[in-house]
Amino acid sequence: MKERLHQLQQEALEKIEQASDLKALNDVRIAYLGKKGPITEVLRGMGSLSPEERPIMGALANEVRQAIQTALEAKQAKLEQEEVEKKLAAETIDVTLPGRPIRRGNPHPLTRVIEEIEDLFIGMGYTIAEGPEVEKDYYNFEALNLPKGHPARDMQDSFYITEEILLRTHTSPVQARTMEKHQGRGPVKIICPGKVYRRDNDDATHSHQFTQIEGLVVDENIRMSDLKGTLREFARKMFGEDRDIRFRPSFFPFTEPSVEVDVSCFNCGGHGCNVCKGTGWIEILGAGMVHPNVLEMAGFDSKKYTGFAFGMGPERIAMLKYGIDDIRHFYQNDIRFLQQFNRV
Ligand code: 2NM
Repeated sequence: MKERLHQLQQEALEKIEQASDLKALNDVRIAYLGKKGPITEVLRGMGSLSPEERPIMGALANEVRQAIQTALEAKQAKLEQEEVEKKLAAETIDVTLPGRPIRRGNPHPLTRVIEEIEDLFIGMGYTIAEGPEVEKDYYNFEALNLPKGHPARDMQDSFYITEEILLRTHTSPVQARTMEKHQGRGPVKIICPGKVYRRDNDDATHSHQFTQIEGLVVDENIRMSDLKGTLREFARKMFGEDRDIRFRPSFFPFTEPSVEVDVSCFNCGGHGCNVCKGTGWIEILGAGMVHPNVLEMAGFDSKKYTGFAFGMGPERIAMLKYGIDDIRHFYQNDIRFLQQFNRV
């Protein structure tokens, strides 16, 4: 019996040594240490031994079991380690390989013009204000000196959602809201960029949705000369340092007096060409001194405070600047059009 146990131990250790993977090792474990294994089998024969021999044989059987168990554990650790090393070797990546290039997009030409205009006014101390595109009739019209029944707020021209709510037709309601927040105290110095909506049939020069940038300054002693100096600076930064501007009288309900603003032609320098249609001047803005009614409705004392405001269409500016002949190009997303404005 003693020999049989030693022989089993010898056999098991050899098989453990030979096991080349964890599966084979587990098979050895089951074969030698399992309930139906040979050691259990040998112990069943203990009945034929003398009482003195039994504990000795029992202890030996346990030693053999322990030896096999220890060998199994050692081999298991070794195989697991080998497996990890194999996996690491197989999954090695070459970090020196050059990466695949990522195709970079470009800002939309309209976005570029809007950001250029924003930066220009930020440089003059303005902050950017934004507001809802779905707007109350009050802020879109009423607060801008366009009471109900005013000819300039024709229902036909606006997208109404309810009687009191519409898609804003200009960004001026943002300015009305901002003035109101100031609770009658200046200064206000903002530009408001954003999308606006008008019921129009789309063609080369009209779009039912387009963008606007409006500016507003309200403080004590704001004069028309401040407006003119500001817009001249803007025109020179935008169209060239040699540019000049001129004011022509106009009318807007929210400003008094109101003006149309022309810039001298950046194509011919003012001599007359096809871009300026022979006049030497190109219209780029509407502007004026904020109407006292607008100031008062927003909570400002119009005897103490005055202000100027202006508005422009980034589409028109971009079309002039880049010689684009159809406003619909901005919204059709033809990649051939857009790629002409890619960064170099
Ligand atoms: C324009 C032309 C003239 C304007 C006026 C205001 C406000 F809210 F202050 F009254 N915002 N924008 C304005 C004035 C806009 O766009 C052609």
